[in-house]
Amino acid sequence: MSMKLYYAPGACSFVPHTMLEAAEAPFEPVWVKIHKKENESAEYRAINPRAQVPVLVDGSETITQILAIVLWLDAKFPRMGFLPSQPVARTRVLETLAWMNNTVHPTFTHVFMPHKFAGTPEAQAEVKAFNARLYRGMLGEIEAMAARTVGASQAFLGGERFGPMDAYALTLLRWGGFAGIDPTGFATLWAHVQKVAALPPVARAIERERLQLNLYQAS
Ligand SMILES: N[C@@H](CCC(=O)N[C@@H](CS)C(=O)NCC(=O)O)C(=O)O
Repeated sequence: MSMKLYYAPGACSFVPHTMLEAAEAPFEPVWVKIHKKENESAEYRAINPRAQVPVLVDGSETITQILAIVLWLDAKFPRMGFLPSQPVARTRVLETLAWMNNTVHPTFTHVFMPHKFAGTPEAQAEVKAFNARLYRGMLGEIEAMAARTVGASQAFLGGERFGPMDAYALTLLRWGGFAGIDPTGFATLWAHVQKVAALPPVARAIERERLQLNLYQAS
């Protein structure tokens, strides 16, 4: 049975988008126009009451939350080795994915949508600047992971196979451009992200979403 991925260009839905492309799975990509608030419509809330992307529909199952979707796709396509099978390595990847999703990602949300967290323009500017600093530090942590990967002569962040951590790292570094952070300042991570972006399935997702990798504009 074919799947449906509800996504928005450049959003965190890029993670499952690349996994579906990598698995060469038949799926229907459904663009949710967040800038037009389509995600807040009654029709979309009937699919995801939290009004967010991604949503994966697989037959009768509607799955939200990146971690749950990642686990679903890993179980569905074991030949892809999206997550390591060895218990310690698998736990370490899930540990990092959870941190990316529950800490790094919401920190960026404070930079991108400060109006969701503070009322006045002054308070919003403070929220934005404060979280942009935190975000830079977190990208530094991901840069250190990329450096350890290179040091261990390992191809990808989670091991020898492309996986969700690589796609999430690409997304998070790309978002840095919106936060006034030059991705090339994280040389090892930037090199890794460019390598990942050149993989044919990732390149297909980038093309469908029409993404520019480096969004940084010097002020
Ligand atoms: N924890 C959620 C985060 C999802 C999320 O933050 N999605 C963003 C795009 S990256 C979204 O849909 N934002 C729309 C909004 O909040 O209005 C997950 O893992 O799926």
